[in-house]
Amino acid sequence: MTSAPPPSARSPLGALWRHHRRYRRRVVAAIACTSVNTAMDVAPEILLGAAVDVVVRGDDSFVGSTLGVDGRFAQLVVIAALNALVWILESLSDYVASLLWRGLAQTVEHDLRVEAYSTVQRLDVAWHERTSTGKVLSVLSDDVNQLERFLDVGARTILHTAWTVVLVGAVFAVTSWQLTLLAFLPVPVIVLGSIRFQRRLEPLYAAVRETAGEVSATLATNLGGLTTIKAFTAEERETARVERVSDDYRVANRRAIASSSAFVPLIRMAILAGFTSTLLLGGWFVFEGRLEVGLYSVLVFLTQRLLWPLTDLGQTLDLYQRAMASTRRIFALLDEEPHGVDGTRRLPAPVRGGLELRGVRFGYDDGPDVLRGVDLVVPAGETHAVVGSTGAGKSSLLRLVLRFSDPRAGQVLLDGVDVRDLTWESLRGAIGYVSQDVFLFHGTVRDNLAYGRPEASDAEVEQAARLAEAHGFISALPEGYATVVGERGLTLSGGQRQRIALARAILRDPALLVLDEATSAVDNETEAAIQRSLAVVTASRTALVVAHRLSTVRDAHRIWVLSEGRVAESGTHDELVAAGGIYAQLWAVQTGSAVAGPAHR
Ligand code: TTP
Ligand code: MG
Repeated sequence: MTSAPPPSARSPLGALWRHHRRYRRRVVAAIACTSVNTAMDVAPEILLGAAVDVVVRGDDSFVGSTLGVDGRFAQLVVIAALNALVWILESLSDYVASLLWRGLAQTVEHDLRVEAYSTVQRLDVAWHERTSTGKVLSVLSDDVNQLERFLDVGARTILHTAWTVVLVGAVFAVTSWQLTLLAFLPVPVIVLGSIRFQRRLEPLYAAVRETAGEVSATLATNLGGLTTIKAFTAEERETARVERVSDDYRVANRRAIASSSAFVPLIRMAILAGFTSTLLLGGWFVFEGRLEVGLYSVLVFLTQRLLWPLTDLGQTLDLYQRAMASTRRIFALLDEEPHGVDGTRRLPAPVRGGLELRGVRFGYDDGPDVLRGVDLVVPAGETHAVVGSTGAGKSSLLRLVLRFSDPRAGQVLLDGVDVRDLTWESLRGAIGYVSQDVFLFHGTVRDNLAYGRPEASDAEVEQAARLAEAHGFISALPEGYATVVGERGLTLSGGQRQRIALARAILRDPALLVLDEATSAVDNETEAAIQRSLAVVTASRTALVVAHRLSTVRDAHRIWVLSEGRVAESGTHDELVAAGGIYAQLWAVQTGSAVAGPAHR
């Protein structure tokens, strides 16, 4: 998809055509089928006229004189046979055209959805934090569907109408130029009218899609926060909010519909004018003997055939405008480029997980610096801890290691290589990460455990679960490792989720373990057990651990204390306690010796 040319914002249809090069043959086949179908659609009217001609003129008729068929009845039989053939061809081409267009619509829909999803997935974490899930969802589902609807019926209808105009025009042109002029009088009016309406409708439909995205965003947020809404009895307020955005959507739609509906009466008036003139002037020509009765019937029928589909033009153009507004949004999404692109280098084997931060300065978006020059070294094989008050930037620091963001200045090095030079696979493949808020996928416990290594054996999965102190509670679940958890599944407690996340990271067998408050939600006893397991796990690898509960990091080779975006102190637990700085104070608070004032003694 990176090779796709940037679509021009002016013509989403052109962008679509360029983007789906590989379906051009199918598009051409579909267009050909629709063209044949249109021709077969117009033919019965001509045959009908020929039949009238036979009845009126007998052997002088068109069929009699040109095809040389004798006898009125024989002539009618020929016409009937031709008519039957036309009907069969009409049905057949209609069937094939329908298959082709629908197939195309489904395929394009599928391709765009998958492509848009994979684009969204490639975009950096910062983009996702800025963009609401609901809005992305509305593009991935609503907008893609809207386009499918247009390709399914709209494209066909437009083509059919255009061809009808051309074919009927040809018949008229060879018959009488005066009549051609009159019958086609409404066409320029309709075409110019359509173009003007298109211009007017464009921003209206852009607004419709925008408000639809807003509705989607609000719904997604509210459904995600339903327990909070209930806990604060904010139901009425939230219903009002949904009502507000939904009403905006309705109003935007109403404006668009009002404009597009005004188009239909205009077209009908123009059509009436064309129809009336053909009827009257054509009849006058027949009275004067300048036009055959048969041909007159053909023209009257054809005017009907020509102008009637145009009444639906309003609806079709409506569908078109909606689809184009959606296509713009889809391509705008496809055009998004991730800020941090991955490098090309791979870590030299064996990967050891040695980490170094050099003068790292970092902040979010346009916000102030969160980290203001952090220097930190974790030699390969050691376990280090980062501590500091809440909001000090500990999680941010870990996110830089995984390269969810890039620093504003300075470098993050893994085994001596700048992480920006590494491929995602090499960088993130070397790391086992447990984030502060654990996410479990909808699936079995086993699926969740083996997420980073789907090919792991049952024994390996169980081993990792044991190390994370998770095997016990998993075995007690209704279906053990096969229990379905996550959304629409069994809900696990915070501590249970953390242990699954920890096992998931351990199972990956990474060179570097990065744990962000990985055991904050488990009880002291379980934590002590996990601590013992982790000592085994981290003996052969590097680890960087963030923890509030200092007892968990006591045994770390080195503890880094973050304060005001800098490393304020660092050393072993004993050194830091002896130094009597920030860490010593925190330790005193946690062990109880500092809060106990005289009154408590
Ligand atoms: P964190 O790095 O999340 O702070 P922390 O991990 O040290 O805190 P805690 O112990 O509570 O987990 O955030 C540091 C600052 O960065 C904080 O002021 C909030 C800000 N921030 C953003 O502006 N945008 C973000 O997406 C995040 C994650 C943090
Ligand atoms: Mg944090």
